[in-house]
Formats: sequence, structure tokens, C-alpha cells
Amino acid sequence: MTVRGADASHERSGWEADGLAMVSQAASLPAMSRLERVAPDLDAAYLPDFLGRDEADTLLEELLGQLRWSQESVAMFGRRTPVPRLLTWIADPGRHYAYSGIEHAPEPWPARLLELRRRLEAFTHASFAGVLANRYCSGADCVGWHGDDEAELGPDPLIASISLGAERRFVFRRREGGRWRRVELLPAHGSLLLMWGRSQRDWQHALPRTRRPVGERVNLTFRRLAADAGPRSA
Ligand SMILES: O=C(O)CCC(=O)C(=O)O
Ligand SMILES: [Mn+2]
Repeated sequence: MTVRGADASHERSGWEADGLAMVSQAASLPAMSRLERVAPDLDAAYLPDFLGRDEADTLLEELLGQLRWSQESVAMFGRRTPVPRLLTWIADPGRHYAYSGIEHAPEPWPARLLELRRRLEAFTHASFAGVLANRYCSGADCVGWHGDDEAELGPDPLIASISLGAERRFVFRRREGGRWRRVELLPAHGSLLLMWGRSQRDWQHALPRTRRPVGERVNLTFRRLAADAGPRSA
């Protein structure tokens, strides 16, 4: 793992103490023991090879070719500005999700993403209502500083994030005194980043732009939705 800025003496264990009961109960213990805490005070853990190389390649190719990617825009200073990446929300029927200031009806699950959800659910002992997919076509595409703290995700959300394609800097930051402390990852092709607990409240994260020539990157964030944001009556 490439974790820069993290305290080198951080511990790898202690998941139960962090209230990550679901993850600590995971069936696949060998894989669990390879999960590495990103920083002692950051409720996030990283596994570089959740997917094998070949399955990550196949999944990336399918997602690029088959998902219905859309170019969203947000209202800023009285005009609409394009979101600097492509997005799609895939979920169970009726599970709407609001982003870019708009509520989105779900796209149906492709078979390979259903299978990936099943594996993540077995791994975490949690259920995921849907996945928000981000596609970064070049180094100009990015996501700005934010925490995924929307009410519909519930308090202390658990997010399972799979990265595919080009390696890009993924940065966490936390306010300490008068300055920001940062911790960086380079999520690998096929890697898993789990975020839970206070990770969205105490920290922000971003995927900065880069001038370096980079290939396409796809990120899949599997999300739980609070029960009251669940199926709507049609
Ligand atoms: O692309 C990534 O790794 C992060 C995406 C993200 O933060 C989000 O969708 O909320
Ligand atoms: Mn996010």
C-alpha cells in the first residue's frame, strides 16, 4: 500500500474496538487480515488486491462499454457547470439517490456488478443498496473535497469503494488546529477501500486533477441507504 503521511506505527488490528463489527465478522479471514488501516484515527482500511488482475481487467472493460454514463451538471453562481467526471447510479428498483443536486432513479444491475456486490456483502456482512460509479476519462477529471455525509446514507455510513484502471492520488484531509493534515493513497486496479464510522464526518476526501498523462479510471462506491430513503411506492 502507498500511504503517505500516515503514522508508521499504526496498528493493523482493533476493528472491533472501532465499531466495525460487520467487517470484523467477515467470513474471509485471510483477506481480512490483509486489510490495512489507513491511519490510526481514520476509519478507513485498504486492500490492494480485492479483485485479481484478470477479473479487474474484464470488469473495467465491461463497465466502460456497457454502463449508461451520464454527464451531470451542477448549478454554481447562477449557471450550470459540468461535473468533471461521468456518473451513473445502479441500484435495486426504487432506490433513488440524490447527487449533483438531482434525485436519480437507479439503472439496473449488470450481472458482474451483482456478483461483486454479493462478494462485498459476504466480506463485510453488510448489505449495499446500490453503487455510484464514477468514470474519470483523463487527468482533468476529478472529484473535489467532500465527505459522503448525506442524510440518506444514514449516520456513520459504510462505503465500499473499488478502484479500476489508472492509479490516481486519493487524498484524505482533516483539520488539526489551524492546518490540514493529509493522508494519501494510490488505489490500485482491483483494490478495495472501506470507509466507515467517523470517516465522512471528521475527514474529507478528494481525487485531485493531474497534469500527468493518465488512462481512464473507474471507481465504484457501494453504498447503504437509510431505511427511510428506501423503496418508494411507485
Ligand atoms: O473516485 C474515487 O475514488 C472517489 C469517489 C468519491 O469520493 C465519491 O463518489 O463520493
Ligand atoms: Mn466520496
